[in-house]
Amino acid sequence: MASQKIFFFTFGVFILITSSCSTPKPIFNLGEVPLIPLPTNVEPSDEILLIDHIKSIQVKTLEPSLLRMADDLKSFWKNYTKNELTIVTDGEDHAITFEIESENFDEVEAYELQIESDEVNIKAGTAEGIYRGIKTLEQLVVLSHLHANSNFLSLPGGEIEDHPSFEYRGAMLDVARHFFSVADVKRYIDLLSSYKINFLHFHLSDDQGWRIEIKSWPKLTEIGGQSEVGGGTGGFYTQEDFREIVQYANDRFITIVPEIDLPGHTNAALASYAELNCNGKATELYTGIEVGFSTFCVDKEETYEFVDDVIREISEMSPGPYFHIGGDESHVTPEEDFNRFMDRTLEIVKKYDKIPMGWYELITADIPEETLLQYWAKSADFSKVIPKKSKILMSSASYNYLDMKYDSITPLGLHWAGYLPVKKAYDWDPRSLVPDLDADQIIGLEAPLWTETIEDFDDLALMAFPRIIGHAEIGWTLKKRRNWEDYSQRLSYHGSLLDHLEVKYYGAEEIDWK
Ligand code: TNX
Repeated sequence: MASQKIFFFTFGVFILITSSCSTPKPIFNLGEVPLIPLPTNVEPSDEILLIDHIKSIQVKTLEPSLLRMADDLKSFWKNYTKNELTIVTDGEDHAITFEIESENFDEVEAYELQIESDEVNIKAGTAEGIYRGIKTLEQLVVLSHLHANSNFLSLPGGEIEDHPSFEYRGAMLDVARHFFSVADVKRYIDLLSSYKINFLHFHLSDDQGWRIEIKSWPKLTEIGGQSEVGGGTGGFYTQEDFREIVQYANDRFITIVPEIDLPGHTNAALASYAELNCNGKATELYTGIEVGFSTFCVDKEETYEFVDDVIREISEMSPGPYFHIGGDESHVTPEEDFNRFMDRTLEIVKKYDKIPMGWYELITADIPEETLLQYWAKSADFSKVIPKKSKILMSSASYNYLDMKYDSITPLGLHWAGYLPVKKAYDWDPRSLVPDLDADQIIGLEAPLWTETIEDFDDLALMAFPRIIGHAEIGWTLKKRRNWEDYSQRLSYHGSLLDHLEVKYYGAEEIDWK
């Protein structure tokens, strides 16, 4: 009798120990994972997925882009779980499965992510949707890995259904005031894509530098590419570099928007070619930070030959729909000249099959209906003069500008549009910021990083993070799902994620960093 009791007791303890060992609790419930952007709908279940149960990635729809994503996820998985997955195309249990079901999804970027006890399914109507779903899964894995004290063994079960609020969720990088290497740009692209940003606008020319090789006008980079703010040596992208960046972004479902700022902000071009100046004399290279002093000569035919060649060569390398022609702060171009210049330039953009995009000052010209206008500053007459059919991209200096200081002691940045603390950058709505615009005119938002005071990747990161993470959420998550208290809680888990990637960020005091 006594030995029987001992047997049952020992057996019971054995079962207790083995069952608690075989189902380690995930660190987060699926409904409480601090995901950014917050998904549209999350249904947690009681199931738990043991990381070691996943053996493969199954690509059900045979598309090259899905196979590439499988390859990338395989490296990611190895990195964070130590497990080596195989990539298969059919008939596999214990897999992370990618499947395109175009009939079940209306939106390009919508996806579903299901986590069960022995499998993960990502479904979408397009490869892009699958990609957004993979980014959610990866964030769940990274956050679990970093916050489970190196005891990361399981993921919470349940289902996520998700789609974006805005179709355009962008960042802009000014590579003209200071140049950034291909490697820096790729690193930024990786970070942006992990928060589901889908456009990177490249400010490729300004008074202080010309950054893109134009084969028909080589002195642009031989001369105009060699300066930057503060007197550094500048730099430029060869066409091969540029194509490499475009491809890298494309593989991460980020569209590159090239910008050549015209007809002002053009000193680097005017210093490279004497014939572009009205007086036929080349200007000096400029390394200061004033704006609004340069202009192209709008009555010279050479000017339009130049604009045509530049837009043609860059458009040939840019698969995205937009070509940005600047148009801001052309203070020394009389309005009538500005409009005449822009009317011809808009024709050229059309000739090369691109949708024109420009800073809002473009509205004085005869803009085609499809022109995408970028709002950046308060202007009393903005909503009155804006054509009712035009699409607007919100890049308000007071809410979106990543070069604005966080507060009075931020060492980098400017503050002409005020300080931009983390809460202010998050707590607003692009559809209602400018009164009188129709909500459906607003295509999305974009966070520019002007680089007058930003010299390297650490500077860039310090100004962009964490504010751009908030912009990513404004762009993706429906307004009714967003509030500062909940967001700031979730954000507090992302500092360790950035630390882990060795990305600098501003450790705002209002966040209780975990
Ligand atoms: C305004 S906003 C500019 C840029 C400067 C920036 C500095 C706009 C379209 N133009 O040329 O770099 O302010 O914050």
